[in-house]
Amino acid sequence: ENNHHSDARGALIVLEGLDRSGKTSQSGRLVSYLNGLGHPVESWRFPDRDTAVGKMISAYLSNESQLDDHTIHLLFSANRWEKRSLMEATLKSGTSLIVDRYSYSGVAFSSAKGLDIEWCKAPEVGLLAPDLVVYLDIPPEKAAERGGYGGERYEKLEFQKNVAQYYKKLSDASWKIIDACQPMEDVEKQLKEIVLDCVKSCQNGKSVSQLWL
Ligand code: DGP
Ligand code: NA
Ligand code: NA
Repeated sequence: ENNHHSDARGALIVLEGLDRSGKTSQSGRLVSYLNGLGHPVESWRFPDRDTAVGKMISAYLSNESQLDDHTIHLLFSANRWEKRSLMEATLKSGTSLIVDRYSYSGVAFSSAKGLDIEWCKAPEVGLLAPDLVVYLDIPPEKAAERGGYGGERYEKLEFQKNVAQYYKKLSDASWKIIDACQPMEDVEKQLKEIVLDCVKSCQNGKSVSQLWL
């Protein structure tokens, strides 16, 4: 049932949503679920704070450094570019990726500061396009109530409201939207179904496409 034939490739699945929407815990659960079914899968996240660029991003987010809005935007994008070839090789080897945030965060967060949305999209062009984007939808007020924010730069209600507006502009028919106010188990159940369908549909070896060309 889940045997791969020779040209099977992994699925690129992205979880998006406001801070505290539950992406990180759901991605852990998805990985265990898919592994349990015998589907090779890895959990990734952006920003990847372990690289040299990622350390600059991390310092910015924790307010240890100040950077021009355009500069930090390009660093977030560079952080995705530096993982692109490994991402492609991993998918081609048949391993699926559950990715916590991607280019949509890049555009939504920077546009929310007032940068031009097309300017924000430009450096993302040519990155691998996800097979599936799942948006965990939660009103900013509800997210803010969830055990409080951690105190990083963007974790403020007024700013998250702006981010939510830009996510809405970016969403298209290919996005699956899950109501993240439901009990965690219900969110998990819906996610598992959508994600498993996607993993199976990528096993026919259809090629990976690119973002926003
Ligand atoms: P996280 O590690 O998922 O909590 O993300 C850290 C914060 O950075 C979070 O508030 C979302 C924001 N963020 C993630 N990706 C990007 C991006 O590409 N550009 C900008 N400006 N912000 C981002
Ligand atoms: Na965060
Ligand atoms: Na997160």
